[in-house]
Amino acid sequence: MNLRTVFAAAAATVTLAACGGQGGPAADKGPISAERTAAFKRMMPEFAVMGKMVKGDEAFSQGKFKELTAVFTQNAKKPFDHFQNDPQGNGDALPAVWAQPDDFKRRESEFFAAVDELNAQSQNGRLEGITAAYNNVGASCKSCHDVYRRPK
Ligand code: ASC
Repeated sequence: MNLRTVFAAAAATVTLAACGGQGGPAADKGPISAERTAAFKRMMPEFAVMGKMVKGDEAFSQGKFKELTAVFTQNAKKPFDHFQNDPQGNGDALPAVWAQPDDFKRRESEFFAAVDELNAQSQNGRLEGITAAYNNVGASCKSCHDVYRRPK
């Protein structure tokens, strides 16, 4: 064992102790998992700006909101092309994703429906409907994370 290996082993032990919880230590991230993470990151900027608008931190503009939802509706579906069990490591995806495919698929469909509804609400431009639809998308994110993502 060279010095580098010793340091790596020590770091792994610290990580293991720090994480604990339901998900255990941070898993390796194979290429499928890395693609999925990148796709989730890509969908976030538009969602964050929409969040500012519905919360009143940024002026609401229907024109801008419609552009944001158009991009978001495309991007929000892409991470789901990358939910295959990755032999090189699943990152933050818990084993329940592969163990409960029917439930996972049902939640995916619910999320897509919530995203489509947000897009539909942005077309008519009523902030009340948009806000409800936006919050519904956030709730859908969270409900899946609660079951299928390593606790943060
Ligand atoms: C976000 C984000 C999530 C969801 C979730 C909603 O902005 O990164 O994972 O919203 O927190 O409750």
